[in-house]
Amino acid sequence: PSILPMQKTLDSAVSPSSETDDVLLGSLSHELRRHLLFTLGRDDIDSDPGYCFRAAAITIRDRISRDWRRTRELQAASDTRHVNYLSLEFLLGRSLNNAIQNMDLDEAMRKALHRFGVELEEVIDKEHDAGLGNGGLGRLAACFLDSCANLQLPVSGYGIRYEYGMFHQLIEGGRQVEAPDHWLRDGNPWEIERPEDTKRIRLYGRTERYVDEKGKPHSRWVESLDILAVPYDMPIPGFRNGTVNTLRLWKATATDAFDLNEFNAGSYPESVAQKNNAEQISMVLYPNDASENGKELRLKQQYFLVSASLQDVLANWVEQHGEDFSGFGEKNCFQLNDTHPACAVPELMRLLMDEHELEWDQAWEITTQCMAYTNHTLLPEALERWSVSLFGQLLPRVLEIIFEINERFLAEVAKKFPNEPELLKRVSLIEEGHTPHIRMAYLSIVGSFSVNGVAQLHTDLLKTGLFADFDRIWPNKINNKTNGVTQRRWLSHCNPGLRDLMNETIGTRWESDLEEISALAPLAEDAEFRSRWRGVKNANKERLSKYVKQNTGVDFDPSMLFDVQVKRIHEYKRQLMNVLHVIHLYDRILQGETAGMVPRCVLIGGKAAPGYHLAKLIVKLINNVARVVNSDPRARDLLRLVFFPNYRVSAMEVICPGTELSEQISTAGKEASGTGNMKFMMNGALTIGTLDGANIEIREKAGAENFFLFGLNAAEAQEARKSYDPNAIIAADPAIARVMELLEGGHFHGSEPGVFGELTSGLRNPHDQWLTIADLRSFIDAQDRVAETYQKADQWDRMSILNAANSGWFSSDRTIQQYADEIWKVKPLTE
Ligand code: T68
Repeated sequence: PSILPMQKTLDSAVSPSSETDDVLLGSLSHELRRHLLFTLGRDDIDSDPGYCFRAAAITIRDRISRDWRRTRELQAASDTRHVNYLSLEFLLGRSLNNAIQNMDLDEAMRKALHRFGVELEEVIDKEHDAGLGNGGLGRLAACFLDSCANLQLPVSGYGIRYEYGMFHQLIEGGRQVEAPDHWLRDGNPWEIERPEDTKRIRLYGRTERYVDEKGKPHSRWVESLDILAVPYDMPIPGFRNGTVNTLRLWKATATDAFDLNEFNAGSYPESVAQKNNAEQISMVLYPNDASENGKELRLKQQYFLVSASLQDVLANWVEQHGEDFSGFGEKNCFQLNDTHPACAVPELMRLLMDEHELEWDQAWEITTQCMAYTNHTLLPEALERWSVSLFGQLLPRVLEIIFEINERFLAEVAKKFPNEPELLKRVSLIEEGHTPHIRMAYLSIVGSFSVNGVAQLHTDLLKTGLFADFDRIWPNKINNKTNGVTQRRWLSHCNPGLRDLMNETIGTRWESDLEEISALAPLAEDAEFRSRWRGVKNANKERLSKYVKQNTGVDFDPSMLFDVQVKRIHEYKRQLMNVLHVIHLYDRILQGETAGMVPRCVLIGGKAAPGYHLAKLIVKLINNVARVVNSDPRARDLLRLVFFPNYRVSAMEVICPGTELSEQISTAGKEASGTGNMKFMMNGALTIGTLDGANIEIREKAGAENFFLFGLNAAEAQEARKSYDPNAIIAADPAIARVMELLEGGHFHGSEPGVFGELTSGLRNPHDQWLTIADLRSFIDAQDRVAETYQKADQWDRMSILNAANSGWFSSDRTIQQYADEIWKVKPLTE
């Protein structure tokens, strides 16, 4: 009882409930000064923006912490279901601006910082991106956390506190070079370490059989090497609603920094090295976005995250309910972000049976009541499989449990579908062969009550293709949840010009309910509004053009069309086709065939996985073509190309608002959903795209007349592969033939003859999966329609407004509402 008055004092010190503007400004300034002087130990109040960033972040964190504690207490006291989003990646980017906006402290913080002689934007710019993800999957997790807090849902994120995030991309001689991203170098002002919740993780060792007092046989994990998982919590503030959810990130450490025995035996260095070994587990994010690599360290990371997080949730449960787990499955849900945390299925079984003495059947009922799995890809090379022998060495007890899950599952299938031995082979969790492998997707399906795809086409293809057998076994398990993005970061914060224009014309409700944005639609016919809309776009193009100049030295002229493709570099995303189009335009300029051409600036950005040779070669080609085109005075007024280095969340925040044409040109059937496509749409860019992933839904919502469609659809692409003859297509189309001639004739090879041979022979290969040449003519024609439309400025702006006006469906608030209603069955938690 004695701490209550104390807490009250604390609360009012941190955030007086109804501060007037002056009082607020006064206390923010005071808090900034205090943190500069005392927390950061500056001798003088100086205006170094780096220190101002840290002082501002701590000031905001202090103000968040009261709501944070209240949200924790509310969730602990409530009897409703709690959701845990398990993900190896959370691509948060920067947090300061997001927190300031969500706390509604924008104006006050701007003024307070003025008193220290710095601009808010300058300070915001000092924050290092938290790049704890590769791309779409990791950024989706971050958007989802934002939406859960906006909707006041009881959802926690669990991830890994990587010491090094996504690598920093440098370009040297046109080629990608990777440098480590030590994002924690200056400390992370947002995190709170919670050593009291440390968990012990077992690795290696072996299992042994034993018989308990009642004569029952069991298996147990012995002689394991243990490491510790220490949690660091990051606040996830809701939008002006008092809710602050938690993202808990685990760091790996050794059980004892110094092993006394070894120390005494004179192996001091070995005992210190032990610590290093343990800390390796959370050292670095794997930079592959679309292929599994089978490395043991990656499996350790996956198990480390899963075991620590499950133990955490179980410990909280035991604290409240003791060892009675009868309600556990109903009150908890684990959403698995792809198969990366799939070990959660056998690990929850292990913890319930080995640590909490439940029987198999009860443990299985609980597990399958609370696990749900999201699939993000159909690409076979991205489907995770772990070699049974590697898995068994690292996680012997977990492997035993997987074998038993498989036995029982196959017996159930055999009963339901007698006389179908081929079916049993196909759905087995173990892929037999020279080296047997565990199929992690199948393990996830068998252990979950829900399996979802991330766009309608993707889900349909899962049901009829990859997971067809499972759709037959459990007809209602596979469902669709089309992705979305948060309009707070991806419209409101990154595009303040458009935000202000919208707030003035349609009100502010769209910030927490994006369906309201449809009120823009009638304004597409209003000439004055269109001109203000155009004014905002032009200002954003100016900002982007400065940013491009700073980062590449190239001049982007804001009077030209800004044509952008930013995303991971992958053959299926077809950055190569984009370059072929640029070469085609360049060739037309050289031939003097410029009628109907519109001056354009093409920007391409993205990282290639360090081991993905062809993707890296595509980066090199983009840079080489850029050098030739940008230095040719004949092309200057009509065409510019840049490769934007080190593409990341904070770069997208500048690129997206300044983009006019969004390139979403993947081979149909290959891009599960896409989310960049949605960010561009919200910001009024028009899309040129194939019928792939969420593009289909974007086109439906925007209206076919407001979308530049080209290329084969998924079914046609599958059919075309049977008799694909790219060389015949090239020979029959003079413009395409000239593009290939320039490429193959060495026009872009610089001082490295033949350097692009693998790319050109890939294009000409009848087995080219990505069908680039098949779609190129249709792409060029669609680009001509783009140019034609762009010349009718009014028409373009109308289409731009209609795209934004119809983007309501693509808010992650809508996506999360569907997860909450249809999978999680959770409701908002408010006071
Ligand atoms: C992306 N997947 C999909 N994977 O490609 C994209 N993979 O279509 C979709 O919109 C997005 O997920 C969100 O659903 C990825 O980003 C990875 O990053 C990844 C990382 C590690 C291993 C495999």
